[in-house]
Amino acid sequence: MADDTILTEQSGGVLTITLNRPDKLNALNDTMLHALTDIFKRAETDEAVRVVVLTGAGRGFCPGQDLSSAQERGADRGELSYGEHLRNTYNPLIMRMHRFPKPVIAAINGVAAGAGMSLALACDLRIAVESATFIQAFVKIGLVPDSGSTWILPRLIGVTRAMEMILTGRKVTAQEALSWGMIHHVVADGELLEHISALAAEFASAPTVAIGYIKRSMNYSLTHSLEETLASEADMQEMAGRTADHREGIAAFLKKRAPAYKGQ
Ligand code: T3D
Repeated sequence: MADDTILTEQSGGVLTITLNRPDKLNALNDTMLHALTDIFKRAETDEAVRVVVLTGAGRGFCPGQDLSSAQERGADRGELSYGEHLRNTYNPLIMRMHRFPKPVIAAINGVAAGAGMSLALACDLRIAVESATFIQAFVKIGLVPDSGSTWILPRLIGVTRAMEMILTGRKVTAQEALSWGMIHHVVADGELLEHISALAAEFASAPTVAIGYIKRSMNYSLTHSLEETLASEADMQEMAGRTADHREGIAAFLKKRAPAYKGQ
């Protein structure tokens, strides 16, 4: 990696990715965006990786795009092509995360704003500390939500709440986000690591291939009819039923012992 703005640590099936610009709350620049996309790309086929944890260093999760370079990039002259930038950076990253065939857990250690909130939304599970906040900050700087926020957020919390967050840019607390179903758990500040380690360890010994099919099925159902989804489920079940982990699951059930899944 060219610099240390993205850290990775691999341990026992768990790949932890840490956004590491704590003095800027981990605001994203192009180096980080390309590195993240590359890490997810490689982890897709790396059998040693069975779950990914995405978190931030310091007191922030991520406040989105680094705005400090916007003017030199031409925003003050109306010359900055955000569309092109999104198409080349955030969009491929979000699609890669969305299609990633293993669980991705957002360990939200602080504020998640703008595209930083979109990153959290693109994960499968979101665990936040009590002091974390969520801000659809785009409108505050005269922009529109990007990186999938308009697609994922209303699906998680409904159009009414999503519209309010997006139109006002209001700060939403972790407890409020939990009550809306936007995140899965809130843990005390200081207990995030312990909680995430336990959750990630569960996934590191889960039937990983089946989990990939589960994610595909869930994503497919969001944009297809019941009839199409039933057909897709049958296809996914056919494939899951041919995995070594399924055979292990059946054998373990019949012998009344815990399964030892290898992620195959
Ligand atoms: O380029 C494209 O393709 C378009 C894509 C756009 C995607 C986007 O994400 S647009 C939305 C970008 N995000 C924002 O507008 C949020 C900006 N940040 C904030 O509103 C606040 O920082 C927070 C509410 C997130 C946190 O507030 P607070 O009071 O806890 O912290 P702070 O003091 O504002 O921030 C601490 C430092 O982080 C500070 O630096 P300094 O002054 O100590 O040197 C601040 O400037 C820096 N920082 C925070 N967010 C960003 C940032 N620096 C650059 N870019 C940021 N987004």
